[in-house]
Amino acid sequence: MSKSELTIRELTLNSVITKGGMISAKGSSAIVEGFQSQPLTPTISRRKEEYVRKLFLCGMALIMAFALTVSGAWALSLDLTTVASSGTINGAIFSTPATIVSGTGLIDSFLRIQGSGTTESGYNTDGTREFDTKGGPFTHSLQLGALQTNIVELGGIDYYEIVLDVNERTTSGLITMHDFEFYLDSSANNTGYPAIGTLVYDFDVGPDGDSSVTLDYNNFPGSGRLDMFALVPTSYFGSDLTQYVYLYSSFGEPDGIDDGFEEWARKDEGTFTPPNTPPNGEVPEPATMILIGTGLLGLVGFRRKFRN
Ligand SMILES: [Ca+2]
Ligand SMILES: [Ca+2]
Ligand SMILES: [Ca+2]
Ligand SMILES: [Ca+2]
Repeated sequence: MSKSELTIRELTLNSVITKGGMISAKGSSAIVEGFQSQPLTPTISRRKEEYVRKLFLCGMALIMAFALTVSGAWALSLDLTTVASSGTINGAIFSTPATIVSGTGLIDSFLRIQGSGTTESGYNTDGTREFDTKGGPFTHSLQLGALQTNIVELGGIDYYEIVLDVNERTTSGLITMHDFEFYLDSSANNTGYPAIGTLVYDFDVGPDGDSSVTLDYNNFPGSGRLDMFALVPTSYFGSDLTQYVYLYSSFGEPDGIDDGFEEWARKDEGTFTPPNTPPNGEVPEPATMILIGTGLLGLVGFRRKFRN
């Protein structure tokens, strides 16, 4: 390769985050772009050529790491089997209560799911129910306007709070949720998943990839006790409050389902999570922002050295 071919016109990476001390490139938002090296000339010094070569190799390594991560299976299995635990998956925050929280008399239940095998799935609609969605008054359409009192602000971000009550046998209390998706549509009667509206949030899509949450029914056994709070950024849902919100979720892989129904609800009025108080004291880690800063500083340092 001749010297003039070594020029790097642009280095573009998509969402680089840190995890367990390792650096991985994944996701889809650009964080480093428009960086240009100095044009090479036939009279470039040997030292400068070496820096350019290192910069080129560094960039190629990052791009390859990114490509490998994107093409490989990435999954986040969130373990919420202890009380007062929490975690973030693709922008949504999931947490378990610190003490018993009763939903009875306080919540609007809008989706009950109860399967007969080891897995179950369903979504709320006023139309024909599919899969393991239970009939009755506790499964119904949900208009975005109804969620407006259920907003929690954490770290400057607004989230809709919904709650989950699971019912399992005490001998097999673990239960895993492996799908959690929201759709929006102007009609309340849609059926024929997944053609039930516009998909606006899917916790299997984003930097954390295919994800799941595992809970333990035995932390709060008994009827009507809430097992999990889910906070989903309001920004995914737009501002048309007449839209109907469809929640599709499924349970059972790898920890199977049994016994009674799983129930999604919202608080009649207000939220269980106090505003401006991160669930169980845990602040979502701004890992992406930290790495953007670190990466840019590194590139700036490289460029400065190159110029010397
Ligand atoms: Ca429960
Ligand atoms: Ca179970
Ligand atoms: Ca999943
Ligand atoms: Ca169950």
